[in-house]
Amino acid sequence: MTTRPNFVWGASTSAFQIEGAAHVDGRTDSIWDVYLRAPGRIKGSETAEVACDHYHRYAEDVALMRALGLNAYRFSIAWPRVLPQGRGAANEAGLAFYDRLIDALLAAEIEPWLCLYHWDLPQALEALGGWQNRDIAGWFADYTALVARRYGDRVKRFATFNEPCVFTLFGYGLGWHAPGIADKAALHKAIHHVNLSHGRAVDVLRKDVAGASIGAIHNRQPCYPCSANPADAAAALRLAAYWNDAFPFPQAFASYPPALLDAIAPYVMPGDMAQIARPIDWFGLNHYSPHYVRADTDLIGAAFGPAPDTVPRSAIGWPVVPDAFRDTLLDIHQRFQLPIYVLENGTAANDVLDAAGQIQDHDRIGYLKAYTAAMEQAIAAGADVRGYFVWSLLDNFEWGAGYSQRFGIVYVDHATQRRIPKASARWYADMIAGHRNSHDPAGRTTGRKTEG
Ligand code: IFM
Repeated sequence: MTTRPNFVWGASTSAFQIEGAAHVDGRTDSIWDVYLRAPGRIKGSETAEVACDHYHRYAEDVALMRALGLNAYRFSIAWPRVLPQGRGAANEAGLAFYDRLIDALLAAEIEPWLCLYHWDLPQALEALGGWQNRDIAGWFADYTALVARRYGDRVKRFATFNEPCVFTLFGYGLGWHAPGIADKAALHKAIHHVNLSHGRAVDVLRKDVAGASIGAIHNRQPCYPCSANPADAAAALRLAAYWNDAFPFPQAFASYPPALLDAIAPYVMPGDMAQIARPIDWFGLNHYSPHYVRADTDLIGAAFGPAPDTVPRSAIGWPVVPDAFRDTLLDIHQRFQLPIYVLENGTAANDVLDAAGQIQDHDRIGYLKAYTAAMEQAIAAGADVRGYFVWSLLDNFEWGAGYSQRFGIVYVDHATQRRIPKASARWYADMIAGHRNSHDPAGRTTGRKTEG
């Protein structure tokens, strides 16, 4: 590793996927609780009612992070835990949980990175139209103010949204995720209202948190046509507009990408684009693999197709192409001219306990080595990458796939909640320690500096 001092090494999680305690201490349903209850939505009718029980086991989890030598930890706030109706009266018991978590992280010298929204909209707001209702920009601003004023004395790193392209396209466009809507107008309204909410939240954070360092977390990945057929090439461009550009472009350049302009124009009011494009401090990237795209008759005329047979794949069939990661980092650097933090990268693997009760996840180690090496190449070529967070700390609730896909560097036995660090966790810890020893003799990097 040849990265610079103060590079931030971390791990990411999200509230719905690990907290459990879904109806404890005043938390109400999110759209995902409701979505999963409908028959046939998920194999085995699994729920995230308990998940990793992180709500009760956060202290053990922070101790694990400390043992791994993590500099930082990205988590999200469950909106329905702190504001059970999505707006109005706050829930003190829910707010107090994040006080405990943040204080434990700081005591362990792990910097908290707080994401405001990782897909778990309060159902009470979905009942009012959710992301289709323009009023949500105000509800999100009020929620942000609650979080900023409560935690802004201790938390400086804030992300507004995680992967807005996924929860809008899958949740409102294709109906594959909560709330399960498949409608073109719903998708386009949701995209615009999420962008508006992002801009409103940035203003609130700037006003309410001294020294805030603010970003948004986007997926970006090359969208390659599956074949030489021109229809597939056109489909790849259409998917790229929704997947890669629908959020970073308006947020950075105050305009929608040309391919989406006409569709979204009916929902744009005077002043909206300036409100959306508030300056931020960094670009958060989630990246796993490129997409291979084919033409389809679905809502956006594009579908995820198979990768060519020559492309290596992970245990769950995702293409493994580290060069695409390197190129994506360089592309972001050139287009957006912001410091970059990789806030999700990792892989699911076929993790099984060996005779000694350990997990030798050599596939995952291979993936992480190849992808961190690709990141190094991007840095060497000029990309301003300042941190890397593995997805994920724990085996968690993988949305529609339930508990069947294990992304953690720490194994979770979901029957007993026992945590077992995998071989990849040891590899990651050694890598962080080696980096610290060679580049920061003063010891642990905290990343607590503002950008500069
Ligand atoms: O688990 C998800 C996460 O919630 C968002 N990014 C991709 C991960 C793996 O699918």
